[in-house]
Amino acid sequence: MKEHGNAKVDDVTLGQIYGGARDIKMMVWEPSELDSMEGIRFRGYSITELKELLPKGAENREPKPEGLFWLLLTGDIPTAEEAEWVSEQWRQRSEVPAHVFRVLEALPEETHPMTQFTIGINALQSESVFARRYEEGLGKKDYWDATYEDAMNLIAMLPRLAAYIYRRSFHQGNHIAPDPSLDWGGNYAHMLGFEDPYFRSLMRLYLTIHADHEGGNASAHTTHLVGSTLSDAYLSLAAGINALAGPLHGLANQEVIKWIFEMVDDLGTTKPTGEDIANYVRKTISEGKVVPGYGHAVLRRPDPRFTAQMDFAKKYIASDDIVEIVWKIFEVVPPILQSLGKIKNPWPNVDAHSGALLVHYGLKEYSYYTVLFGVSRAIGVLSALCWSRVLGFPLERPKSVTTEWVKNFLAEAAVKEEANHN
Ligand code: CMX
Repeated sequence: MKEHGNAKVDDVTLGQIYGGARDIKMMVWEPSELDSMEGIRFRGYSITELKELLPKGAENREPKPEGLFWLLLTGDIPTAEEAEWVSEQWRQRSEVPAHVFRVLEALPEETHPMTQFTIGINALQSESVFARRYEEGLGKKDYWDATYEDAMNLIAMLPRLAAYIYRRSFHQGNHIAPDPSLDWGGNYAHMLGFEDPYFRSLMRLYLTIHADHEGGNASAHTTHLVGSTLSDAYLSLAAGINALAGPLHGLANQEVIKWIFEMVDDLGTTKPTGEDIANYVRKTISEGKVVPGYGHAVLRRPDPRFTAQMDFAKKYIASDDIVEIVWKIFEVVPPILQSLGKIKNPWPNVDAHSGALLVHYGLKEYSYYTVLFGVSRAIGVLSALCWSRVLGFPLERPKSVTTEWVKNFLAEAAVKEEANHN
């Protein structure tokens, strides 16, 4: 920074200021980087590479998210023993204090699962090592260590919290005890109430590919911003989860399946033709709605996370009407969106496929889907938070302007231009 602090890396246009800050380079995020054409790379590795390289879960099909966490933190692909070490650590740290469940029980059962999830994470904050040690006078050079402890404890506890919400909301509070023989993703599937080993494999894949999408997306950036105030990992993640709960971001995964179910109802068939789907898509657009699961602020091609889920379905699911609808939508929607002439990316994103896989294995309560996304997202944003503490990043505080300022700026620029002409 002493040598290169003044190096210019970007220009900013008014279009970017009014247009959601797209593409402006304004933060450092170590765990992953998103290329608009290639998709996400975690520490330089594509999803296809990671499916090969990361240690796999019990059924030897899909990578364990524990291994991804190791990679995101250290930059190195872990050995099977190292990934197992993370599994064991998370097992030991997974006990959720009773008061958190009491807080959830105070909420109406029909409270949206994402609302319960963020309230649960806030309630867990009583366990923050960082908050306690900060109050005791923690020095700057030790911030990372306390944040790492928080990240490990919080990620360990999330499946229990999240499974509790699912069983409370949809299974009359019939809770399932954890199975200490299982890994983090497998145990989450078990506590949700699903024993099919293929569902466990799906969970490992799901929790791996949703973990991180560089720093600019709303959930990651929110976690980063709140973390920059030295709020601890619990408060920072809860903030990020609130951002994930928006329909233009993580909530799109529930919106996709809801939209497909409504289409099936409307058309009266689970085997619609391409033309049926095209008409339904045009109707959705004419009502001023977006087609959920399509488009992206950065990507300009089909999301590799969509493709990874499609590959899973092709490999392990013999036939399924809803999965086939998702594939037909993939054929039909991009040309329609392209024909609108304004959308920058007509391709499917991560949320376009996930619901159909979950429905296939029996997890049909779609208002829960974004919680699964949130459990996974914690892995990426909390490993980034550890690095923010290691690197001693300061409080984040970009500059805002008023439209009055913009008008004056443009007027002054016009005067200068005129003067140059003369
Ligand atoms: N269906 C219909 N219209 C769409 C569209 C879609 N799926 N995606 C974008 N558009 C429209 C936009 O609404 C915008 O219209 P206006 O100019 O009339 O406002 C226009 O196309 C240009 O948008 P864009 O620059 O291509 O896209 P943005 O970067 O502004 O927005 C996103 C990106 C994801 C919010 C948008 O594509 C969208 O709303 N998609 C549907 C919701 C969704 O799937 N979200 C999940 C994203 C992944 C995630 O974060 O989990």
